[in-house]
Amino acid sequence: MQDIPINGLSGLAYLPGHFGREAQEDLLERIRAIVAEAPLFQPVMPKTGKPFSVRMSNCGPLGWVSDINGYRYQPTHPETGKPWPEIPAVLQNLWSELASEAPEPEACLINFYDTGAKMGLHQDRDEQTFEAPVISVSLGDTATFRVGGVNRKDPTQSFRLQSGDVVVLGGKARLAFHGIDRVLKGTSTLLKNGGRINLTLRRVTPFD
Ligand code: MD6
Ligand code: FE
Repeated sequence: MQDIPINGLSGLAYLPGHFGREAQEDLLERIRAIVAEAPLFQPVMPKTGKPFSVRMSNCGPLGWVSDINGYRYQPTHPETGKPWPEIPAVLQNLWSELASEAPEPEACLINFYDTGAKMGLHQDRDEQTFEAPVISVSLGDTATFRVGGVNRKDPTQSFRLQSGDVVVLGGKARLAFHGIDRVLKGTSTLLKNGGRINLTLRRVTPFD
């Protein structure tokens, strides 16, 4: 595992090509089944109501949502009212390998990027605990990922995330600012109509 210290923060790991093509195809099939059950929704920014360019869904006991009232985790889909589908075993296993000190993940956010979608610089801090890392898996088109320090103004570094790559934000990098500048069209054949999926596994509630 490559630990990449950024701004002197340890705990950012980058595992290029962690999932090979066949594993990516299997995972994609699971995600399709989840999205058939829990359709992608378009979140909006709290207060302004401005829509995100990314569409989202979740699996796990809790899902991350954003609407006019704020960001939060909730056990049900905001439109169907149904519980989120289960986190696939392959992702549970990834979590046990890379976050062995933490109990099982409680949420897996599914982000879908169509052409032109991006994600502004942010911290993942809606969880009640920052003890566990956040683990991400990328599928489909390559994206430019930017990551900095714990202050928004800290210098950033960017690198490309390809289909099958895994990123871990743990330790001192758990609260590092990060975002997606752009998705590079036509860089993967995994998704028939192009685009990118990013999965982030999280622990939401405290543990000891
Ligand atoms: C993305 N990723 O790759 C957005 N968060 O589309 C994230 O926001 C992220 O990659 C926490 C940990 C790893 C990540
Ligand atoms: Fe994030």
